Order: sequence, then C-alpha cells, then structure tokens
Amino acid sequence: MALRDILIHPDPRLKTVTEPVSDPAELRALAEDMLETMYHAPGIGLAAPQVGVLKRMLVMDCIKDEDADPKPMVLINPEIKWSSEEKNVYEEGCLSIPEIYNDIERPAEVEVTWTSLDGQDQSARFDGLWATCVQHEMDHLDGKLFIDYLKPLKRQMITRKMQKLKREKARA
Ligand code: K1U
Ligand code: ZN
Repeated sequence: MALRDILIHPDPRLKTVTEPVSDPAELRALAEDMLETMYHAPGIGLAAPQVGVLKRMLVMDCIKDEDADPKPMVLINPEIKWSSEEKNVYEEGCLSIPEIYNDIERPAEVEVTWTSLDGQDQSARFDGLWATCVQHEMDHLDGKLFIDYLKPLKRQMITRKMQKLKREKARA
C-alpha cells in the first residue's frame, strides 16, 4: 500500500468527466492506496480523479467516532437511483481545496447502486453524513467540485487562494 498525492484545485483532471471501470478487480491496489491516503489526510472520502486517476471509483468511511469500528467502502461505477425531496445542509470541505469550508445543500437521502471490487452489484440507501459524502464524491467523478455550487465571485476568490497555495508549495 502507498500514499498517493492528492491533486489541488485548479487542475484540469479535477474538471474531467471520468471513464466507467470495465474490470473492477484491476483497481484493488488503487482502492487500497486511496483508503490509506484518505485515512492519512485525514478525510471521510476520496474520489479517483483526486489522485489523478480518471476512473469512476470512490472510497469513503464516514465513521467519525474513533472508538467505533471503521467502515471502509469502495464504490465502482456508482449511480444515484433516487434522491429525497428533503434537503440537508452540511459544511463541506474537500481535500483538493484545503482549509476551505462552505455550507452546501443536497438531498438528505440517496439510493445508490455500484459494483464492488469483486464485481458484485450492490445498492444501499445513504442518509446523514454518508449521503452528503457519497454525493460530494460522485460529483468528483463528473468533474464537479463543491465550490461549483457557490456564487462565481466566491468561487473565483477560492480559486485564486488555491493558485497562491500551489505556487507557495512549489517553491518550498
Ligand atoms: O472528497 C474529498 O475531498 C474528501 C472530503 C469529503 C467530504 C467532506 C465533507 C463533506 C462531504 C464530503 C473530506 O473528507 S474533507 C475532510 C473532512 O471532512 C474530515 C476530516 C477529518 C475528520 C472528519 C472530517
Ligand atoms: Zn472533494
């Protein structure tokens, strides 16, 4: 297992609509690396394009209680089959946009289908933080970031801040 570098916005790979996965078993090593990278960050989710792989795969674990058992999930080719009318607002962050947080409104519950690493069809209904996280990660697979829900001026300010951060990191 290895830690992968997380891309920082702006990066064209974070704006790309990713490709469906045809052979899930081939992505086992990547999934393990992504989970390790997510826990190390730390974060509650990570999508393949954030580590520069333009495939429809995401990992997540929204168990925040350190005393509880972890619940790592790997979702390949996920699709939202149903979204609730009821909405939920959560102050979201993104490992590709460090130290920026903003309230984002999304459906409170979603029904999602996906393929497991073993190639099995799966489905589940997510609510609470799990619902917010899976929608945030699925947006990544379509080249969408949570700042795309904000007003253009705010998004522009955040993008400039990230450009500055990337210049500083490159110099260090
Ligand atoms: O996709 C990502 O960049 C990961 C992101 C996922 C996410 C956070 C909040 C709402 C929706 C989706 C993160 O994990 S940011 C870090 C974070 O939220 C966190 C970090 C440590 C403990 C708990 C949460
Ligand atoms: Zn993100």
